[in-house]
Amino acid sequence: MPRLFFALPLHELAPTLTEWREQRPWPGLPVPAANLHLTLAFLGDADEVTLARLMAAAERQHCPPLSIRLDQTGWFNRAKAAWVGPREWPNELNVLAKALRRHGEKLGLGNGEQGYRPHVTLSRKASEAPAELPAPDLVLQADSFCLYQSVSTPVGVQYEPLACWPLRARSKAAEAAPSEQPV
Ligand code: 2AM
Repeated sequence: MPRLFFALPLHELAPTLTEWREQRPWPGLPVPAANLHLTLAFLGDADEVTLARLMAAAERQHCPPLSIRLDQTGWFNRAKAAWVGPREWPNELNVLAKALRRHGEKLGLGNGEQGYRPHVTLSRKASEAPAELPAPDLVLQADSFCLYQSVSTPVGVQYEPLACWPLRARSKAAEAAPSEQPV
């Protein structure tokens, strides 16, 4: 069964972030550039039927393109993850993350967590927070979101996109029509 999560891909920002991390002291085991992403909703293991339903729900999801400034560093003590993320972010990001989490919950997926703190994990097994550093000041221009599966390989976990959907605002005509998918 694939282990799934929704996330924003970082595209060309990923190597920029790893370069930024390599140029300063940073705790823990670095996450490879190819694995960097901004998680929207963690789903966990799903069978093929559930996966197909999830994709159909994602297909109907609307969200405008997002501009997210990564200007803060942080650390999750429990997960031992050191990250960069936004100090402030557009409410549309909360709405999208919540809607995707709900799609998962309706299919019996997710971990029950309700809070959402957008971040990009730069290292794992970090036993301390990043030292007081000037945070990067990079902007993630997100124009799509993807459903990923985690795959265990001999060289470590890899995150493979199964499908991606464009971020685009609802058209005026669609706004006027009754919504099938309230969030
Ligand atoms: P992270 O962004 O904080 O690292 C794939 O494993 C992604 O799903 C990771 O990026 C991780 O978040 C997130 N994830 C993994 N296990 C999770 C869990 N039990 N609860 C919430 N998110 C999880």
